[in-house]
Amino acid sequence: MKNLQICLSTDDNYAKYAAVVIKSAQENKNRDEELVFHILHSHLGHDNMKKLKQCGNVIFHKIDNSLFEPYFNNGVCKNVTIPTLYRLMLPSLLPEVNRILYLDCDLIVLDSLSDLFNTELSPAQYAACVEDMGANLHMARMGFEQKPENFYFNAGVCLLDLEKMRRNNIEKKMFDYLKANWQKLSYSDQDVMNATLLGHVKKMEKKYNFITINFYFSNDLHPVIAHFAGVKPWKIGFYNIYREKFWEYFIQTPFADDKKQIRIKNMVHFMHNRLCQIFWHIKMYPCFFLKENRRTDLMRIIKNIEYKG
Ligand SMILES: [Mn+2]
Repeated sequence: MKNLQICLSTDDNYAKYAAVVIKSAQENKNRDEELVFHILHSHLGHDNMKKLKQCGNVIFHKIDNSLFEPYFNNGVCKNVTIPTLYRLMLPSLLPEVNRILYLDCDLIVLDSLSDLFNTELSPAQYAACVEDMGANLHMARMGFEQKPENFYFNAGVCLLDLEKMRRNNIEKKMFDYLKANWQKLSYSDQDVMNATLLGHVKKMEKKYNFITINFYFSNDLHPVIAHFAGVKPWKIGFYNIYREKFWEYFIQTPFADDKKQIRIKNMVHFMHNRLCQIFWHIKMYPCFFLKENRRTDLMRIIKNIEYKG
């Protein structure tokens, strides 16, 4: 039996989406794998904890939010809630765990996580991640040097070698960076992780963190993880097939107690998704006359207008 250690960070509002991550990962794991979910939270309600426990092997880690208050004076730290900073503390928070796969709560797992979890890291690498959308813009914004080993990653899916991070005091480096820069960060902890780990991250294939609106035309990619980094599937937005998948898994969680309501919601979403799809095709139609790389450029321009991160 192989143990895969996975980490999620959530509050009461996102508990039901955390359940979707757990449920989808359980459904798609190999038989000889045991998934252990470490859930970081500060005040999860009893009912939500009970429901999450029904989804899989879950361990809760309660975190004291006052640790982060110095960074949130006057609410200056923008685009971020405190739970997103929890993952910076993983090396000290889970001293018994040597390697962990951190997952956002706005994604679904569609295949076994074993290959990702067992990715080989070189002695210099602390993490394995996928390059983010608009990575070059992020590189420029952060002032990163253009070198082959440097890239800006999306931290929504992040394999971390906690043991190596502890050995090299990476957690302290992250918090030092946060202390010095928190007022000017656009993507909070993702920027902190990128800045601290720069040059020490293995670049993974896109299928491990497939940003759904980014790859509308690449349905043949068979993602291991589909990440709703732009518009969430529980909000009105663009069509993609993964939105339907999301509701398929949601309905299997203990949070879907009113099945009839879910079915109606599903139907509304389905109709809405189809409408979005039609409009999307009309909008994208000129792209089909272009060669692949020109089409990608145009997609990127449109996407940069619409993508909120
Ligand atoms: Mn996300």
